[in-house]
Amino acid sequence: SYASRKNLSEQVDQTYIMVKPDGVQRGLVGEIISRFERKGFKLTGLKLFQCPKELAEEHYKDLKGKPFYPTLIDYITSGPVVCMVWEGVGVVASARKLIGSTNPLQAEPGTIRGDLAVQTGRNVVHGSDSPENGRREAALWFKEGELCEWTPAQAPWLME
Ligand code: IDP
Ligand code: MG
Repeated sequence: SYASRKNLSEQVDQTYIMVKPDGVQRGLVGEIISRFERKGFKLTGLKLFQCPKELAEEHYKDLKGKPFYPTLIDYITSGPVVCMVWEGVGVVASARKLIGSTNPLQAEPGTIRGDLAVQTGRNVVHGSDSPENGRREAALWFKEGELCEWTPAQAPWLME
C-alpha cells in the first residue's frame, strides 16, 4: 500500500533539476516545472538563484578540462537559475527521460530539450544523472531547512 511504501525511504530518490539561465530568460520556467509536476513527482525544493562561479565549478567538477568547460561556467552563471529538488521512486532516470538528450537536436520530440531547445550549449535544463548525484547535488544547491518534507494530497491517487 502507499502507506507502507512511503515509509521505505530507501526507495524514494531525489533529483536536482535546474532551469538554466536561457530557460529563465526565455520565459520557460512555468512550462518546465509543469512537466515534472504533471508527471506526479513531489517537489521538495524550489528557488530562483544567481549561481556564484565557485558553485558552478563544484557542480560541474567532473567536466573540468573539457574544451567547453569555461563557457559552460559562464553560461550557468550568466543570469538567475531556478533550482529544484524532486522526489519519487525512480525519479532520477525518469526525469532524464523527460529532459531528453544533451544535444537538443537529437532529443526526442515530447522531451523538454526536444521541444524547447536547439543547441547543447543552450539546452535549458539540468537533471542529475544518478541517485548518488541527485543527493549530492540537492545537498550542494540547497541548505538544510530549505527542503520541505510534506505529503501531497494526491499521493494515494498516484500510487496504489
Ligand atoms: P547533461 O546535462 O545532459 O547531463 P553533460 O554531459 O553532463 O550533459 O554536460 C553538462 C552540460 O554541459 C550540458 O547540459 C551542456 O549544457 C554542456 N555541454 C556538454 N557538452 C557540451 C558541448 O559539447 N558543447 C557545449 N556545451 C556542452
Ligand atoms: Mg550531466
